[in-house]
Amino acid sequence: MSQSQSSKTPLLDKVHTPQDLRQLDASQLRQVADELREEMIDAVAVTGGHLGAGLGVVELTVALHYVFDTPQDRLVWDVGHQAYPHKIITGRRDRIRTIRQGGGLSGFTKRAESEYDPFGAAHSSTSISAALGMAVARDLSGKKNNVIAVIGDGAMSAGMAYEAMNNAGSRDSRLIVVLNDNDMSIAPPVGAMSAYLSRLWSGRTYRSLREIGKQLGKHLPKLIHDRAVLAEGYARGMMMGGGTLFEELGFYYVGPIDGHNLDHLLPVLKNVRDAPNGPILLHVVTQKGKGYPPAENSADNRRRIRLTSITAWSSSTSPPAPRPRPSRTRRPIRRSSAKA
Ligand SMILES: Cc1ncc(C[n+]2csc(CCOP(=O)(O)OP(=O)(O)O)c2C)c(N)n1
Repeated sequence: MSQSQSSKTPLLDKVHTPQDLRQLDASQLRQVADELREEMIDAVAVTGGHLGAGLGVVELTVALHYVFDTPQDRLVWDVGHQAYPHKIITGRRDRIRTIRQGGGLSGFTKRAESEYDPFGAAHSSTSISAALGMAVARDLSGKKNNVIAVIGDGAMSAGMAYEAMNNAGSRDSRLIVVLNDNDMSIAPPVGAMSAYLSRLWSGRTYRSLREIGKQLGKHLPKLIHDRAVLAEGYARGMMMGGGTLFEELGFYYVGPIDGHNLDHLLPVLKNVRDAPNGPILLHVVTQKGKGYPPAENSADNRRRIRLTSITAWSSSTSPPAPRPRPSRTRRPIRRSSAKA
């Protein structure tokens, strides 16, 4: 039996960089994502570290690198703790089992480590302002590349994110913010922002592609700040139960969509990529810890994991019984039209 036949990750074995990924047919990406998830669990079993956040963005990572021309297009992960899958498909798979070890890969994104890491963080809530700076620099130098910030709902509740959105919204700069909403921060989130996001994706009902098509409208009208367009945006926000907070800040709001469904992620990301104006906020809903039952069911989605717990699970045939999910901190949905 050849090595590739015996490998548990035959397709991922061919993906050393996003350029390799982009050679694949879109229909193969589901398999890439599944193998990437397996590889991540396997790697964290060796090193320990952040598990839940990365598992939740496996499909998003694959879709972003497939649709965007990284590293020319700048992809900024907020905090960077969810970037393990990103590291695996950006030339660092051979060192992924050194993550967080002395002399090994950083547990966060790091500029010195890779051209695919345009920003190094570890602090939360900095990605939008970093990405905005890159977008402004791009515009000043007459370049055309895309800039994408991926920020979690937990990080989105911090002041620095709003300062950045406030600035971005006052410009016509093409900036894409992906809000990765997994209803989880370090622990279950509390507060008005959490309740607000809950209303936007009430009952985990995602927008269909048709609805997203309508949201994107006539390929995003030229003058997004045009009064008529804004008026339409407000109307849509009222009718569809959301979007207005981000729209008030000057963003074009798209979503929410299922962040694990590649058939939805790919066309929507392509549309967002090709939109002539910005800034755009794409709201994706994901599950932290996706694909690893103990992480899916724990109160903090196994934000960080100790070696013993994951190796015990990996080597057992039946996973440990899930912990009961904590009661939701989000306020009940009051608006009945939120789902439409
Ligand atoms: C300035 C700062 N405050 C707090 C933290 C601790 N911290 C680490 S990750 C995180 C947020 C995690 O939640 P979220 O943004 O929803 O991302 P997820 O892990 O769910 O993908 C926070 C607050 C930090 N890294 N930096």
